[in-house]
Amino acid sequence: MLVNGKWTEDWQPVQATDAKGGFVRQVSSFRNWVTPDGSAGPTGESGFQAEAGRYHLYVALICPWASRTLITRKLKTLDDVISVSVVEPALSDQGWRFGDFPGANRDDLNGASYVHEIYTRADATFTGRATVPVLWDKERKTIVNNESADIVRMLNSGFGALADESVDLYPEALRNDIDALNERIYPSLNNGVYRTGFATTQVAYEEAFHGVFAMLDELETRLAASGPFLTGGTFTEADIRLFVTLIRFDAAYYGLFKCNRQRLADYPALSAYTKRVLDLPGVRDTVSIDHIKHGYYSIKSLNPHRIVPVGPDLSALGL
Ligand SMILES: N[C@@H](CCC(=O)N[C@@H](CS)C(=O)NCC(=O)O)C(=O)O
Repeated sequence: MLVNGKWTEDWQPVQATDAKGGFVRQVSSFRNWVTPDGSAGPTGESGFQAEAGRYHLYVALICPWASRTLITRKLKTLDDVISVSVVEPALSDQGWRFGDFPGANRDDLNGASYVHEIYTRADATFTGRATVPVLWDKERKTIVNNESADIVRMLNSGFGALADESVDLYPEALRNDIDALNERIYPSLNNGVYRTGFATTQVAYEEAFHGVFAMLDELETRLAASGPFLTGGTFTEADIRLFVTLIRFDAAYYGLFKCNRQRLADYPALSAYTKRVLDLPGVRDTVSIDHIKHGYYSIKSLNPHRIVPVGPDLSALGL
């Protein structure tokens, strides 16, 4: 991680644990918002007006949080408005690295070798983990925001007519439902799989494991009873947040994170739902099973020899 702007130690997946040995994720620190007129958003300062070509996303295709933002960019048809760089899937000793892995890019914008350099370019004394996604402002040469939940919302409504305004991923009438779903799905499932995989005690592992499957069971019943999406007929950001975890489940979480009570493929309604989301225009372009497998299985503390599994067979999803 970075301490006072200096890279300090080899990258480790777990920075903080709770009293029971459970994995604790760092809180994001750049919280400004792009808005149609440049006024301040719900947090942070003003001065980030929506403009075509001004903003850039740094992402990893292995990362579910970064993938949320990539999917939103696609669905809002912001491809020509916001440029993207994809890091290599394997975490290096200095965290995310730019390079030549198929599907990854060099950093043509800032000429950085590692994502942590983007952070110190924005704040020379930054302390914390250099996470993706990062929304970068080419004009002010700084990070606008590094919290995917915020970035999804600003891509949804901060770019006005530069985006497809007929798509609303956070419609007013569904906000309570979406917020309630997010609040439960994030701890038990999105972050729950990480808490399962990175637990350092049996108690923390089992608690997280049961939370993951209780939520999957509940969502299976919900989607079998009423769909096609989480809130019914409208596809929303809650679906994006669920999808990014489901699509990684059999390839990474089932094996590496020991979430192995059953596979996504063993849940008929959740599998059909995953395929439905994958088939929305542009979504498939944001998914690389190759990056997902190489990325997760590169985590040395969980897989010391870094062998990448050949399976699973994901042909039912067309992957
Ligand atoms: N709160 C952040 C979390 C992002 C996050 O944890 N990203 C992970 C990848 S999945 C990361 O970059 N980890 C690198 C590190 O922790 O050093 C968000 O949702 O945007």
